Amino acid sequence: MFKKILIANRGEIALRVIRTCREMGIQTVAVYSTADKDSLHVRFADEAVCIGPPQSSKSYLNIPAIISAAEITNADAIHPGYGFLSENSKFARICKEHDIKFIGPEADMIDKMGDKATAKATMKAAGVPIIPGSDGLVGSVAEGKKIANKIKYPVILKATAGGGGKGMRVVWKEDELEAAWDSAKTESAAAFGNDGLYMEKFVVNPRHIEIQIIGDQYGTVAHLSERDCSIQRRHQKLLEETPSPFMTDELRERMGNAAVKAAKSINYEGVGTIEFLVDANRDFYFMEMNTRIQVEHPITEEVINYDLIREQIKVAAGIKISGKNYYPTMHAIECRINAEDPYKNFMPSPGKILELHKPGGHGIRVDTHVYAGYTIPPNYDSMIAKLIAVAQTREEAIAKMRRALREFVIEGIKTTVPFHRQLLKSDGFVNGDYTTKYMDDFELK
Ligand code: MV4
Repeated sequence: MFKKILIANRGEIALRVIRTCREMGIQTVAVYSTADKDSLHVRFADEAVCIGPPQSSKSYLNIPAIISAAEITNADAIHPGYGFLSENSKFARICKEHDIKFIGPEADMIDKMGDKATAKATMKAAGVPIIPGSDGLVGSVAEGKKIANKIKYPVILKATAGGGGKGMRVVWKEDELEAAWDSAKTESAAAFGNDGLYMEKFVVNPRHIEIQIIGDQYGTVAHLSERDCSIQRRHQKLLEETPSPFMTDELRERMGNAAVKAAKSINYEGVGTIEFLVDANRDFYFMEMNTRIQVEHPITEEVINYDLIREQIKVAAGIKISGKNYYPTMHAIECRINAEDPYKNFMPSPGKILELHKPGGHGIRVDTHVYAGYTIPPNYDSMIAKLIAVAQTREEAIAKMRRALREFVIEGIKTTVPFHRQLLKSDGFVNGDYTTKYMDDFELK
């Protein structure tokens, strides 16, 4: 087992990893920017190293500074968390060159799944259902028109280097294709330095349901069931739950098997998530694979009683998994609490937290790095807490979440707490009848 892990991240996920390391008897090293010198991850870790100024590019994305910190402190592994360097293959490669275990899959795997057209071709070869579309990249507008005429409009152009909505355009009819092509290419080139586009049939009104998987270094893979992430706004997830209200035992079996088959076919090592689009007929299609631990991992942990960070560290250290799949016996919901003003288009609202009362009690978990008197820096993601409710049934989990949202007091900044209070009362949510379009028509009162 590792003796000392450096956590190349900040905020709640850095704390989350440090806590499990403590339980496992593993020493921890925090890295921090000057904006984060008063952060809890710095205080909870055994050691802490300042790696640069507030801008992410000069601190949490500063590979030489992070590698130096690991060398100086003698860390034998690096946990990248999510975001930042978690899916950066160059970083994974440099860790390996320095004999430091990157807690995640091999660099080549990150590359293969990071290029969406390659990932899709890989999944198709493995027999996982994919959305009809181009075979790899589309070479020209003319070729795009040919493919679109075959698969029929509406179609969607996607950036192969993308994910999360950037460089994506829906095209409803042929005379819109050229303009969509040009703007998607320009946007992708600017955002990713890669303007490759592929095309798919556009699935109207899908659900976003993802399967958590874990693979060890010996080819064994298991799935840990699903999370429904359909409640999103501008490709930012706001709430996740498991089981999905749309799930059936039969669909879970089909999706779980497909996810395991996919991960096995590529010899996947580590925790990962296979994202699927699910249509109204419960047909599902591979969308993307995430090769990191995700923000929403706690809801899975709560319904299967399983520490995903612990298991992630164990497989990275070469420990075998049993290979058994896990099925939810409880219901969990996560609300992302962001320092944003939901009444002003979710505009970021950094600043000092003057007063804080975190909810608690039976079935409530709050993963956060903030405290009363803490100042949220304007430089990073606006998520300041994850509020997780777990209960025997969906109804009870909703009741618990509503109770916890009433208790939550955060003063000094605007947060998404009032938004969640309303979301959890809305008919579509309460009835479990929602898709990725749900937020488009949601009116905040
Ligand atoms: C789609 C789609 C419909 N049809 N692909 C959005 C982010 C990126 N990961 C893929 N996305 C979508 N791809 C086809 N062929 C609809 C979306 C989509 C979406 C997906 C998941 C969650 C929220 C979404 C919101 C809008 C569009």
